[in-house]
Amino acid sequence: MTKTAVITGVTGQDGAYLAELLLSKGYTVYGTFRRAASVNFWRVRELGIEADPNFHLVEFDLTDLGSAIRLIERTKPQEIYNLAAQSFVGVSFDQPALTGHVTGLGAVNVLEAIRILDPSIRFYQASTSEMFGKVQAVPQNEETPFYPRSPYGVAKLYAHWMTVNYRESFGIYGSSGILFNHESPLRGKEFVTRKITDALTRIKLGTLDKLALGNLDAKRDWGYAREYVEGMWRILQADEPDTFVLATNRTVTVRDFVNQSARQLDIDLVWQGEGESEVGIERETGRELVVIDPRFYRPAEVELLLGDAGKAKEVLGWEAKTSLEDLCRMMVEADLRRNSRPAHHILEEDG
Ligand code: NDP
Ligand code: GDR
Repeated sequence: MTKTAVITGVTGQDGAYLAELLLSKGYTVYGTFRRAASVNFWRVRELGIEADPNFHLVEFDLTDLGSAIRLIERTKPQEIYNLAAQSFVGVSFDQPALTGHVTGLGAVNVLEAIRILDPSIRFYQASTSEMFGKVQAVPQNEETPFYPRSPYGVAKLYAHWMTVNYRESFGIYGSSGILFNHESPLRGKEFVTRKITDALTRIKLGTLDKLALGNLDAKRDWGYAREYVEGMWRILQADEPDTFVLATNRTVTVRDFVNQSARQLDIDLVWQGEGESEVGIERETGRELVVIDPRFYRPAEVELLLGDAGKAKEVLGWEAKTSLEDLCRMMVEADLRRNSRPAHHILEEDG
């Protein structure tokens, strides 16, 4: 029997890759999008899945319980992957209540709809390493105490515990993937990796002067999104619902990511100065290419993330394989291609 899955947030990075994966496994996929003046389907289009006969787009808003109920009544899924969220940490400081409604309470709307209509549906919650925040141990695994440092992290922690609670209270198969940062050419440009690869390729092509960043010292465990959606699927195939960390077990600074991406473009950077005065200078020409703009600092920062995905390897047979160098190369090549095209071809992309 073919399976049916719902993916909330299919217009986002992970939603698009997960839809591609599930379709390749023979699933019927209902991907949700939000009603807006203009909806942007560039990611599913770029993956070539928009026209797949087993792929259906459904309108849905996470903040509306009725919307969640109608979604399940209409699609009758066996699996729901809850990827929709206000997912930008920086924005969550300016819109904390909205972030709480969407990213926190939104998950409960889906859980409630499952509880009311069909408790046999398997539910995946997109939890995050941001829940570790001010880290209490290095590396972080499923046992590490949480200490979120942003309204986003706090909202995700609420959704995470509600998933555990529905598992324990109502016997619902609710699993949670605590995923560390994962990137790709489909990453939104507001996130630092794609901001870097987009800007450096424009600098290389001569259409941008400088890249302005915030905290260069933050360390992240960056993996490749396509591998992480495979992990999400494996999490929902396990015999028992559970919580799993997915990570690469390597960590580098934002500055390192800039250096790696610059190298892909044959730009050799040297760093001078400290704090707000730090600059990244092209060795060959002496041009200032990277500067600090304190507007990109966060009121509270997560300084270091490094994940231990040992449990996922042991139980699910999942592990991250893509090197950081290959990830940077993929992202730089895609942005070089996009930014080399005439302007009217890139209008559809984000940002
Ligand atoms: P994106 O920001 O790319 O995608 C988020 C999706 O949520 C978009 O499709 C967006 O729709 C949708 N959305 C936002 N608000 C609502 C709402 N009120 N109702 C319905 N849909 C809504 O995120 P990613 O793909 O990167 O991440 C997927 C999930 O995993 C998110 O929950 C994120 O917080 C979490 N996560 C991500 C990690 C990462 O490194 N990428 C790591 C750990 C967790 P629209 O296009 O209309 O804005
Ligand atoms: P993050 O990702 O907050 O980890 O959340 P982001 O790429 O936004 O920031 C990573 C680190 O880079 C620093 N930084 C900057 N960040 C942005 N966006 N823009 C800048 O100019 C900049 N300069 C420095 C940040 O301070 C931070 O330390 C992502 C999201 O996908 C979440 O939804 C997800 O849960 C986590 O990853 C895991």
